[in-house]
Amino acid sequence: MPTNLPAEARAKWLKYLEARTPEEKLTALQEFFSAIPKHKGTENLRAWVRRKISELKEELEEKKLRRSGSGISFFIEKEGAAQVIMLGMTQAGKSSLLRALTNAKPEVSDVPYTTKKPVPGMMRYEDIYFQVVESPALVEGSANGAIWWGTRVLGLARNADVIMLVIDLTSEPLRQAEVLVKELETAGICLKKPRGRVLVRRSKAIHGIKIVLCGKLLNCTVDDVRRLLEAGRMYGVEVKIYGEVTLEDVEKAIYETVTYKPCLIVLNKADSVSNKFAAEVASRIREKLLPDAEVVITSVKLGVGVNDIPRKIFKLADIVRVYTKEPNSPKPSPQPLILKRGSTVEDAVRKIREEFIKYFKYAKVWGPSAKYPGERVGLNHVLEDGDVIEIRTTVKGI
Ligand SMILES: Nc1nc2c(ncn2[C@@H]2O[C@H](COP(=O)(O)OP(=O)(O)OP(=O)(O)O)[C@@H](O)[C@H]2O)c(=O)[nH]1
Ligand SMILES: [Mg+2]
Repeated sequence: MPTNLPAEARAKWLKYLEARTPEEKLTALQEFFSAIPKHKGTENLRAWVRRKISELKEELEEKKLRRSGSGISFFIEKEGAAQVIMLGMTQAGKSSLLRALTNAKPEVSDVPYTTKKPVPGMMRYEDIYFQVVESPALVEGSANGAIWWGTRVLGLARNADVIMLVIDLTSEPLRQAEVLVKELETAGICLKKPRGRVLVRRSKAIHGIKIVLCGKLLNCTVDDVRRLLEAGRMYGVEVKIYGEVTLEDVEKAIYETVTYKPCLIVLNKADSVSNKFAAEVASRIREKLLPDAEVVITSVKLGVGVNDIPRKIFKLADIVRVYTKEPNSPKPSPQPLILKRGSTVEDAVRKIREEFIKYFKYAKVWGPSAKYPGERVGLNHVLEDGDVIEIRTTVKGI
């Protein structure tokens, strides 16, 4: 929240923070929007408010549709280890790819715009599943209402964990990539890996403002970050800073102006172009658009490249699998806990059951993060993919 807002706008902002239902939030936000002065310094904030207003309108519209049981719902409940949203122009081969990767059976056809609503399917990777959702095709101008479903598809993308851009190599592939990246950018979704990361967590359990600096602040101090939060009356908030971060990055994270999503680019229909052309498209995308892009070249028709996708998604999802074991039991549970990379024993315990943390004594770890099998560790120990943990508590039987 820029500190230089007039008192009237600040009062309206507080009303928004106090609003509970989506209806109340929408009214409060609309009032707040009209009270923000228009100048360069409030650009980010106005963009955020505008987007939030349209998200709230869509949320209310969705609710109405679900209640009446009519119309097309774009709401897809998350399942599995992470949600991947497939985006692309029409005819890129999204439905064909979804059929190849998952149990879903969407219609494949050479009629443009065959898929008219989001279709979910489950994709297996070793012992876990990812949810992959095909979305109706995008066009240039989707973020600005060129098609009625454009902002809804982009809303799905905002909520997803990983984005998969499916591009047809036979039809101006670079242009498709450019349009898709631009539409996402307009919707506040950035695919370029930022230098740092700001994680914002809101919870009643947090007293006041908590700032955890795991990286470096480039142009400000921890006190500046605190003042920024105080100015927006943001309490019950934890802000964690990783990598290199500016005050503007913190502001963007707080107001969700821009959100970063890891992205896999699938260049499809490789059977219809030369290998050289496909490789050139991949390198042009990296040069011109996304320097660190993860790219896979596929032909769904011939079944080439498709098998590489689950592993790449696993890498991009940035998660680890941790297996829990009962004390004295020889075998860990077959189903792993799914945690964000960098998670600690504390995160694992809280995920199993929040109140376990009160009774925690120590944990024993086997696997990649353990110095030796069965190492005894505390709550701050960072877990790695494939670890097995045994949690010891002060109370018997839990
Ligand atoms: N040559 C070739 N054709 C493909 C490949 N993958 C899909 N197709 C064809 O491309 C056409 C469109 O495929 P879909 O999977 O329906 O494409 P979509 O992206 O879901 O399209 P919409 O839902 O209509 O936007 C179909 O005729 C497919 O058979 C491929 O790897 N190579
Ligand atoms: Mg389709």
